[in-house]
Amino acid sequence: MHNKAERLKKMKPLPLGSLSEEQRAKLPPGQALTEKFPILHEGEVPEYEMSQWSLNVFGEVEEKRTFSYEELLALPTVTVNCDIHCVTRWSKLDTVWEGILFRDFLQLLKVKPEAKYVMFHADPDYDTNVPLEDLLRDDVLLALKFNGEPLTKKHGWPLRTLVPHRYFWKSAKWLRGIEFMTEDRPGFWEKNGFHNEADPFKEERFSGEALPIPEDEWTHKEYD
Ligand SMILES: Nc1nc2c(c(=O)[nH]1)N[C@H]1C(S)=C(S)[C@@H](COP(=O)(O)O)O[C@H]1N2
Ligand SMILES: [Mo]
Repeated sequence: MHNKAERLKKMKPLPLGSLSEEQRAKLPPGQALTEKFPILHEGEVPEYEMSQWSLNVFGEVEEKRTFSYEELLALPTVTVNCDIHCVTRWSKLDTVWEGILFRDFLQLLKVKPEAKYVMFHADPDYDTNVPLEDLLRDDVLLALKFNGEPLTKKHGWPLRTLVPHRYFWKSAKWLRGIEFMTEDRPGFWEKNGFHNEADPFKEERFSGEALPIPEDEWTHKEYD
């Protein structure tokens, strides 16, 4: 079975000295590289009966919408190759995701012009806010697949957001709702001491004083 010591040894971040020039350039300040994929979330991995599952769009829209999983699977998808950066200091380079480009998804909605912010609502009791303008980029997805396979349950199956230019807590696993808002409002971590903007290259980790997160905390978490 799993040997904890072995696991921790394997999770050791790659020492900076072993990185290529290119890898270093892609690594935001204060981050360590990992080749594994850590699993981080609050609460339990949700179980779904897919006939009951839906994605709900509400808030500043002319029409509320509900999408079934089947409806989402029928939409065109794109593939994104990007780096991801978690505030707990791990970064993973060149990850490959497939999903619905958020910008394309917006075309299916009647979002009111006053809508300037989005709250992503996810299971279990998670939410995170992102400015709408930020979601128009080429790499922001409603992600369905990672590495060519459907998302695993622990990484957010059936649907998660991918907002790779922000710390990874802005990429909600188990997405269930998209709320358009005129005013910004903090989500779960944004209310709990994390930075509202969360740009990893500006090291926008915390909103006030640094939170007491040990630098190697993520190495003690589950991963695959
Ligand atoms: N629903 C939900 N999504 C979430 C979280 C969570 O607790 N619940 N944690 C966030 C955080 S802090 C991180 S770092 C990433 C981790 O995604 P991963 O487990 O696929 O690495 O998910 C983000 N999305
Ligand atoms: Mo995180």
